[in-house]
Amino acid sequence: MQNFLKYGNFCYQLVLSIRKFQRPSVQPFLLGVVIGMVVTALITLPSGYNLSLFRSYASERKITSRIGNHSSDDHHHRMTNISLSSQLYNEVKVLCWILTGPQNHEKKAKHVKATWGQRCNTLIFMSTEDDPSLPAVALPVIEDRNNLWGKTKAAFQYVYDHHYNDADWFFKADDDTYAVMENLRYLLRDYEPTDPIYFGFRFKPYVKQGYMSGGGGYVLSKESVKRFVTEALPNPDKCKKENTGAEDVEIGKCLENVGVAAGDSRDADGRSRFLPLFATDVLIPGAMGKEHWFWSYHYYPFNVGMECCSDNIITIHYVDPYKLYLLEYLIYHVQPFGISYNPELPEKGVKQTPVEKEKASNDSWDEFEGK
Ligand SMILES: *[C@@H]1O[C@H](CO)[C@@H](O)[C@H](O)[C@H]1NC(C)=O
Ligand SMILES: *[C@@H]1O[C@H](CO)[C@@H](O)[C@H](O)[C@H]1NC(C)=O
Ligand SMILES: CC(=O)N[C@H]1CO[C@H](CO)[C@@H](O)[C@@H]1O
Repeated sequence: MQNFLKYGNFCYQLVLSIRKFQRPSVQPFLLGVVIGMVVTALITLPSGYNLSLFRSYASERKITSRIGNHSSDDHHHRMTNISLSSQLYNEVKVLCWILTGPQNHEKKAKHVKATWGQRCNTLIFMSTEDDPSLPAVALPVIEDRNNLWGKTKAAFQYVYDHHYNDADWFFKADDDTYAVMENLRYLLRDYEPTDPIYFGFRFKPYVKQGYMSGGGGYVLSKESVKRFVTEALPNPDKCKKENTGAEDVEIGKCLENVGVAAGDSRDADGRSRFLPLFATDVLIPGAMGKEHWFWSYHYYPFNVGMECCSDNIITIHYVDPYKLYLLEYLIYHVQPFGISYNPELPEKGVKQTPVEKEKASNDSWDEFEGK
């Protein structure tokens, strides 16, 4: 890949220099040489490369037309029973707030709204410019990648001031996170909004009890939001006053300092329900090298391959707008005909965390981690 990029860049530079030639007779000749080189490069590369290269270019293109929607009265959707998800929609109210910025309102935020965002009980985009169409809030913070912590503090303050009574749970996600709200409600249903607890993909460094990945999304109970805003934020001993720093680490420290527990969101089989990565990074063994930061960050034992991820997955990170629509289509529309699923709600409060059975581990990185 590296070589190919270098090669591509070389060809590009060559084209630029050709364009500087004024003598028209030389241009076609040199152009022919360049085209020949590009074609050779494409032919000699393994076929997978070309595809992934084109895909990533495509994903950067802006989506301008509406994608549309199927109706619940369509032939297929009439066969779908949504009664339990409707019940949980009303029983477990979740406010979603999406961390974004003015440069991403059109490019990313509106596609979150058009896909999974529609399943939040309340959806708000936190930005530094307002935009009633999303809606996006202009937080009183200077727009800067280094100020994400400042934005996060201001966002929870805003939510506490204006929407505290609209929900029981407050879910933060990025504009490149995909979330399956039904599965979030299914997890949260076993806890009380008055519990001082929060959930997400749990990382182990920096904070004693660990902290939750920002890009994987995290969810605070009503009580946790209250403690964060009224006890932690005003106290510089409990919560970093400056706006800089890693948003997820800083809120992790504040929450620990006001007695909010880092919850275990793994499913009954010990698989992750929140993912700070794109699914294929952990589904495909070896997709991420041993040196990847993830292997020194995960809090619980983590298996690659199909064991990585729960069938009740809640979040996936690094989802560009193209993939938002792909996931939306695969999760909410595609059905292998004849396979039906009959979910049953377990008795409320019986938490679906793993029963600590020792699983045969096929985790190829155990050795690396010294476990
Ligand atoms: C898509 O359809 C669902 C179910 O019919 C509906 O709840 C939702 O509002 C629609 N979304 C959009 C963006 O039209
Ligand atoms: C839909 O699911 C609910 C809950 O599982 C069940 O009680 C109901 O009978 C189902 N409805 C139909 C039409 O199958
Ligand atoms: C290499 C290794 O540990 N393989 C194991 C993977 O998991 C299966 C099923 O649990 C075991 O049978 C293998 O021995």
